[in-house]
Amino acid sequence: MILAFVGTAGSGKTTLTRSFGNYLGKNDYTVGYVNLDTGVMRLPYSPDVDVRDDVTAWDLMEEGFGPNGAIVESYDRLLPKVDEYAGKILKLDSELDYILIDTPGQMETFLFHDFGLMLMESLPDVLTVYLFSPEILRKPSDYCFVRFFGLIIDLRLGTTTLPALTKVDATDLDHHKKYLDDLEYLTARLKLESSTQGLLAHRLCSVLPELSPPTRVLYLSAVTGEGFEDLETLAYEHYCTCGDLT
Ligand SMILES: Nc1nc2c(ncn2[C@@H]2O[C@H](COP(=O)(O)OP(=O)(O)OP(=O)(O)O)[C@@H](O)[C@H]2O)c(=O)[nH]1
Ligand SMILES: [Mg+2]
Repeated sequence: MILAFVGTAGSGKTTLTRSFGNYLGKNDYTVGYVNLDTGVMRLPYSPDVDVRDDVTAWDLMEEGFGPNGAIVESYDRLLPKVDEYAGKILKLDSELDYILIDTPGQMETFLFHDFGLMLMESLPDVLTVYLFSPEILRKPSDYCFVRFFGLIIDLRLGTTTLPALTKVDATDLDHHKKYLDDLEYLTARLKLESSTQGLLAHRLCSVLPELSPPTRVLYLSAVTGEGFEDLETLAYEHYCTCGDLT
């Protein structure tokens, strides 16, 4: 099974890769780790496949690139090797139970660069987990935003995407669940917003049930392990196609 953790900078991809991998290991699964982030200095796990073996963003900065230019250039240089990376990941997948893919800190270099897109196209049935952290959930329209963003990732990568709130050990989880678990409540709440943004969010949330099956939101903590059993169950259901991820 191949799981890819995708999310904005600091959403918890790397920490979750390590701690969910530890959890799987303790449950007697074999786990392979893939690092696709050319900009990360230190990793809390030992990657079996690591793009930094070919290129790192900081080496490119020494060549004179700025921080963003170095990241983009690193994926330009990796692009000719995309089939090689896909081959390495597929080989790992044939040998191990779970492959966990940690994606770049800058999500756009994964979603907007051919390296990320072509790699995902080459891998079978990847389950993408879209991580968002509580800091970005301030107002009702933000909950609508994250639900749609999960769908947009589906659209872009062509994978099945599960939305997951991270760092639930450090937030008022009940408050977030109210908006994320009950789409009708969220839509009704958005109807009360008078701003243009609120109106747009209300319209978008109203069509959400027509656009996608009611995918469950995961609530994860890489610190306490909360939600790991749920993630394991949904990954299993995705691969055996015996569940509907709701
Ligand atoms: N409280 C809490 N903090 C977390 C959790 N997961 C990650 N963090 C913290 O969030 C910060 C970012 O975590 P990372 O795992 O580096 O996030 P990332 O998405 O890999 O970050 P980039 O690769 O730099 O984009 C770190 O300070 C982590 O310790 C969690 O479940 N709970
Ligand atoms: Mg990271």
